[in-house]
Amino acid sequence: MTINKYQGKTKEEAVEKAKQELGAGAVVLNVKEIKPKGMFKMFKNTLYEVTAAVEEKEAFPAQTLRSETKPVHDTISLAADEKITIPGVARENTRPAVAPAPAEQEVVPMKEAKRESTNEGLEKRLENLSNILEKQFSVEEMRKSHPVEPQEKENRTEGFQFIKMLYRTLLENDVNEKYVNQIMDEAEKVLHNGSSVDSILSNVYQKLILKFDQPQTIELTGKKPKVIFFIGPTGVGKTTTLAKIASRYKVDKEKKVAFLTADTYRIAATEQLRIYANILDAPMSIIYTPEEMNDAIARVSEYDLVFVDTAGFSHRNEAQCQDMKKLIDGLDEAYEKEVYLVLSATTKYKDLLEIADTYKEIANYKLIFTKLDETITYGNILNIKLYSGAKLSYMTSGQNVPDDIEVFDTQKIVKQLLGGR
Ligand SMILES: Nc1nc2c(ncn2[C@@H]2O[C@H](COP(=O)(O)OP(=O)(O)OP(=O)(O)O)[C@@H](O)[C@H]2O)c(=O)[nH]1
Ligand SMILES: [Mg+2]
Repeated sequence: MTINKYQGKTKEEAVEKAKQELGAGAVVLNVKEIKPKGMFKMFKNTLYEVTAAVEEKEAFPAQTLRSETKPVHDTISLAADEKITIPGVARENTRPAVAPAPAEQEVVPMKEAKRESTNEGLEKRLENLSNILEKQFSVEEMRKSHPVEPQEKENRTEGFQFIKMLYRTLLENDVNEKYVNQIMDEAEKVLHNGSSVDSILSNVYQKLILKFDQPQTIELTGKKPKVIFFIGPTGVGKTTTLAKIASRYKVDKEKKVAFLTADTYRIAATEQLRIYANILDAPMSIIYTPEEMNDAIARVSEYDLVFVDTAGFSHRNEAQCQDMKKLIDGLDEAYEKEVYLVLSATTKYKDLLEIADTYKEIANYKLIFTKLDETITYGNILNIKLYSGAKLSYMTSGQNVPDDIEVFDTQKIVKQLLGGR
């Protein structure tokens, strides 16, 4: 992993510099606002400092989770000569720990572990993560020029307990066990016997941020109009999310937006979209076929964005899947398109896997997760991101249009997965 810092007048400028140097795969670990200091501070601008990282190699190839048959292992070794036992976790798909724990490493039973995972210390550390990352960064720099000093035994035991706690916290937040093992395995490679709790936390945090990857939202290339499809199961929030995003582009970015709806299954569906179209003073057309879609887009060819709302349907309904594919494939090649698969964070893991697979047959999509306000565990977001290999884009946490939406906030979600609030 390569980690560097970049400064800019805006966050975007700093991120851009990071991408130029580290490549498009660079992800932001932390953003810090640097307020001007000293006598002439009123004449200086606030700067943004972005800590960005890039992973040297892809750790999880897409679409491997369900085909994987290898059992997950029960132990995590922190160093080649020392193993720690991961305690059994009361989950259906989790095997209990089998390896006997060395005397000094007490195995914590599940009930106790739960209490420990809401540990105030961890929450405080997560709140303080920026400082920890700062510290780690300077330690990293120091290590480059200095050999690692042997650390104390006490420190090591604390590190073992802490890594176990992080492991359990990720499982409790519904991160799939296979991924938890991979993340911990990767983290352990760079940790050593005396690794401090802070360095373990920042390492696992960084690994998770890299797994989530940089979110990718609508890209305006200048070619007009860009056509944006919203697809997904019934009732996940496609229409509401479309309205939220369209509103941002129309009101905040002053772009010309138009609406199409291919949702002709429900009588109320067109009315729902029409209300948003009226509020935003955007033209709206109802379309039944790909030809009608292309004609309707031709009528708004000077617009920046055309948002296409589609009918929700069960991914198990073959005929509706085929219709959707025909519609998206039927878009005139002259137009650029982006497809967003809208998924609810409340949907069950196994269903999400099937949905991700079925919609892959329909189009190459980016992911939007909705209803984050209706669940307390976000592990499925990471599971599906890694399983599908698709980019994350937006997340929504409420019914209010246009407020309850934001660009996927990786740092916030990772902190929650690690036990933060
Ligand atoms: N709590 C919560 N509710 C949401 C969120 N996004 C959408 N909803 C609600 O979910 C319900 C369904 O939203 P729609 O936008 O109609 O969903 P849809 O996917 O277009 O539904 P169909 O077109 O019927 O498939 C509405 O009551 C929305 O207000 C969210 O982030 N959080
Ligand atoms: Mg809808």
